[in-house]
Amino acid sequence: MKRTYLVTLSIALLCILSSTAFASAASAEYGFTNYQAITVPTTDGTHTTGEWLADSDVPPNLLTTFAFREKWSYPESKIYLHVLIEFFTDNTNDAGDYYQVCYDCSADGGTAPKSDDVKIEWKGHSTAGYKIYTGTGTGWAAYTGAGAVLGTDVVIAESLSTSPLSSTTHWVVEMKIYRSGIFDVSGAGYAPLVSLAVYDASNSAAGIQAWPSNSVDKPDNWAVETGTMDNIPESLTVLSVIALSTFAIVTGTVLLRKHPSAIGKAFKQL
Ligand SMILES: [Ca+2]
Ligand SMILES: [Ca+2]
Ligand SMILES: [Ca+2]
Repeated sequence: MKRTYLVTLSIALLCILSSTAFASAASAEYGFTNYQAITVPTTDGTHTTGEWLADSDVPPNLLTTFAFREKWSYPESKIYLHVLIEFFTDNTNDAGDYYQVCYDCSADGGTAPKSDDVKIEWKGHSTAGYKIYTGTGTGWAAYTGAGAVLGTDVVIAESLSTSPLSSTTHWVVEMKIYRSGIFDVSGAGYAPLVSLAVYDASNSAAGIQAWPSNSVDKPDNWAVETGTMDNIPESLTVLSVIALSTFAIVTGTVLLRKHPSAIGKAFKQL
């Protein structure tokens, strides 16, 4: 009887937790930390070894088709947000390809973008495809005012190249955003909402791939990016290594149990 009661109570608690997580999906499932950079990346459109992975948080629940990282720096009293996007499954140069990064600078959500919400769009791998939008309360409108000049307020570089995350050639995009004016998006103490969408025109069947999912025009669903003065804790790096090591040990053990002769042969070849 007592056990039945405990099971019922556990299920009830799980339901409450699930509904809470659903109600605040962005913060519960997509929150990540924007750490101050140890290595300031070079915005040249290539991801070189040691440039991004050791000192940036891994946003949770990313799709397997793309990578996304952020960190910030403040050289010469200016604060910059650094962004990396890698679209692993796109290696074709199409006029219709695009990337969109959205920020809700006031983190006030909403079912449609408001005036403090900004969308950076990079389309067709060309400076002609650079556009900035701000929210109107019901949708997006092109922004051509001050503070969004390409090359000054926003630097974007990309290449078809390999990276430490994938040895298959794919699009690698780096952005550097000056935190001023409409881009009130980074640095310690800032906690804007953020979303990302990528599109490969050669693979229209895959559609617009967004993170968080189905969130491009709905700030309520965007992820919470929390800025901190801190560098990434060493413990996180150590935990990643432990997790990878555990995975390797478990995988190795399973392989050994399933295919002892194959493992033996592999050792003999060494
Ligand atoms: Ca670079
Ligand atoms: Ca493409
Ligand atoms: Ca907003």
